[in-house]
Amino acid sequence: MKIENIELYNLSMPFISPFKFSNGELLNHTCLIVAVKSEGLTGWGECPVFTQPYYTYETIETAKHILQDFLIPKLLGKTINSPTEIRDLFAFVRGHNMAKSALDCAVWDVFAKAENVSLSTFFSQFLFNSYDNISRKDAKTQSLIVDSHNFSLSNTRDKVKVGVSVSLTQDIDLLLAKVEDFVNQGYQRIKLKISPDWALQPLQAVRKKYPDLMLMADANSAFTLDDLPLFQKLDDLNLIMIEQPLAYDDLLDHRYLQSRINTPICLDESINSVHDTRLSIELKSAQVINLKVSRVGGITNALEIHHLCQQAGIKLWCGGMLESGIGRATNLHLASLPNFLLPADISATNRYFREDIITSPIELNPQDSTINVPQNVGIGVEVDEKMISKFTIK
Ligand code: OSB
Ligand code: MG
Repeated sequence: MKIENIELYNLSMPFISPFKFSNGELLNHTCLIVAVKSEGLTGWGECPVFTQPYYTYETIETAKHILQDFLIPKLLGKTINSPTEIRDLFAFVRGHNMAKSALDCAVWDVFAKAENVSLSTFFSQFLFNSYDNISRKDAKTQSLIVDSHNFSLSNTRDKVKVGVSVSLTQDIDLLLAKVEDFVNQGYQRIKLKISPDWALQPLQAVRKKYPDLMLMADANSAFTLDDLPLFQKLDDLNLIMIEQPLAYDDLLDHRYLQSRINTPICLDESINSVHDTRLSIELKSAQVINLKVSRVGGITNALEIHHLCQQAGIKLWCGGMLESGIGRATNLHLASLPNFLLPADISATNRYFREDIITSPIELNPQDSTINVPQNVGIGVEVDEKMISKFTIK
């Protein structure tokens, strides 16, 4: 497909309430949205980056710079035969995964639309020859694969188990009220953001009120190995995991901590590439990985990490970056893959937004804490261009 035109929008969408985590507080969802046009079709992708380098080193301004001055010029006018080519096309830029991911996701979307299938269905047309070699099936290899291998990109599910991420809260009563509200809405897994002054007590309080709830904590790198006694106490709370307790770029201290506690460690910020994934598997730094397509630079890397973890017995779940409906829909397709074995941080649109940039909101199925994977072509949701204009600041 020839990439004929690319549009780039800088959006700011107000949250219903501020989102607070150990490194900052967000009042709006700032993001870049890209529209990639080819053969009368439009593919959409989201770069869910913050205005400050609170989560990765990228910011709205760095992502704009990398997109406008390097990635878009490289892609515009090119003829692409498979969306897996995008990763190699962008390899000349080191890092800047969120900027890359927006275009990568948009190209995957436009290809799935050209095939007239949903993104989730489209994944089953790809296979791995080895850990770093993904390719499109042709008629010949397809029959070979069906005969001899059980490749991981088929067997997608049509609804995804989800949970909700609860931001840092001022006091225990307020926290318990928030958690009760989410549980009443039907969310069966609750993740508490924690920090050095907000960890043991809040987790104990929620566990006391909900002895059987799927409960977990996300520290966003707020602790060090000096906090080992705290993590040993958390072992009593039957948490499903602790996410990114130690430094954002560490694999070694996490290995040490995991060898001394029973609660599974999950890595988020430390996993930015296929290579990081291989290292964490070899080092036994974690039992679980939170996979975010934006953090790893796009869908091709995400599929490869999925494949590696499936072979190594590392459980995945799909993380979130407070995305608009576009990124949220992309995440649902990713989370439909078979090694996403724990509930995703993909909550319903109304968890974060009163108004969104897709025509119908993403909703929770309250009876089983799931969200349906959109069935229409590509990312499967219709983008509301009027709402894009409304929230565009540049
Ligand atoms: O660490 O997973 C995280 C939000 C912003 C930045 C980092 C994180 C998060 C979340 C919220 O936990 C996930 C979501 O609901 O999108
Ligand atoms: Mg996290």
